[in-house]
Amino acid sequence: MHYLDLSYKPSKNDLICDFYVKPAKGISVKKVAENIALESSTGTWTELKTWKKRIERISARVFEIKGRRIKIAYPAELFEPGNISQILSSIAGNIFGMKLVESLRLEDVHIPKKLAKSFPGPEIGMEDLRRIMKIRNRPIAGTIFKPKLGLTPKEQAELAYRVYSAGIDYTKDDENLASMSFNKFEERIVRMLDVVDRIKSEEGRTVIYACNITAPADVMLERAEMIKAQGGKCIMIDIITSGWSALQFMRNQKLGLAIHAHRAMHAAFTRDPEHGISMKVIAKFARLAGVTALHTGTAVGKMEGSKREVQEIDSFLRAKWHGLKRVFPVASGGLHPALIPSLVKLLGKDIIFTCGGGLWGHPQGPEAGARAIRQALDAVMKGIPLKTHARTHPELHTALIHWSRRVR
Ligand code: CAP
Ligand code: MG
Repeated sequence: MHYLDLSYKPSKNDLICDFYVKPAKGISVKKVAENIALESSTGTWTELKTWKKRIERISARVFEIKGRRIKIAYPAELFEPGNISQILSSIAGNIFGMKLVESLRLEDVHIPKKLAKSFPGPEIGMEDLRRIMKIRNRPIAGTIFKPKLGLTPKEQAELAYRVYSAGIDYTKDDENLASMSFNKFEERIVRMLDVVDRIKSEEGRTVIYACNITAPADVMLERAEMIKAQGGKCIMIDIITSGWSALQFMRNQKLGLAIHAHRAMHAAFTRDPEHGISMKVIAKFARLAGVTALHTGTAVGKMEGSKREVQEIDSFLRAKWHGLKRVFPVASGGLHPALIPSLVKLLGKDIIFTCGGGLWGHPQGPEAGARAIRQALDAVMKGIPLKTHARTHPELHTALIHWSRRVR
């Protein structure tokens, strides 16, 4: 059968997938591998009377099997340039549900240059965002408004002013805030961008507000246009729940807005080490689609994701890749001042980090929470141990005592 060819040498235009597969009882890895290749490219469960010899040439080929790790090459003809949904319907579609597999994980995808070039990548990349914010040599210090739902636009804007004034660079909505009865998008965006302007006029700093516009694509476009019309610089999209098509649609509008990509729901398929799709694969498609910043994990906070995995994904987002702009990794989840040294040590300074509970839970309130974060970051950037810095910085001192007692 032509789907299995261990002597095949992939061509430079082939897309290659690395899978981990656990066959169903009594089935060999070889047989499963072959079936993955056929189902994800041109075949089905039986021979076809409609088959044409020429279709063999564009079929996927298993070219390597090492234990349960297999590699499959997909000829370029199998894919529509610039169409992430189509690519994923092939390489990450039906195969996960086949009875022949007990579990299956798409670990990595190697995208050939020609296909990568059919995507725009970020309109606003990591360096562009740094330029807009005029912050060069340190991580961007951010927060997520908490409580995650329930604040009114007026309350949110007042809190924003207080924490920006106390040194926060970047604020964002939470992933499940859109436009609800207690916090309508239209009012929120007006009030929040007024605060951003106020900080600019008072301090000359360009701070960012990543407003969650997640909604059906037509509504997202209306919201993004309103943000642009009012001078906003950034939109936030929950890229998994919104879908790849919606993300591509928004990027392709060329609105000149940074896209903060939240990944809520990713763990439903990235978390099981034996089944699903790795976060690295998600990161690759998010970069192709054109996000500016992507949540990738913290390694030290409340969400799953090993150090090695987060480091590998962050390195990918910041590395050269087919000429596409770089993407800012976002570290978020359970972060607070005491974790900032290990966070920066592990992930480097090219990150946006956001502390939600780790700011709004500070015993002395929002300003102190914001200051403690900046004090911790300043200490790290100057190479001063947090405990030493805390002696002269009371907000940091309180934060260290408060959160050192917390069990994560
Ligand atoms: C963090 C957060 C983020 C998650 C996302 C939350 O809040 O706002 O959405 O961390 O996870 O709702 O939990 P805290 P990830 O700072 O209060 O934990 O970046 O891993 O996708
Ligand atoms: Mg959140």
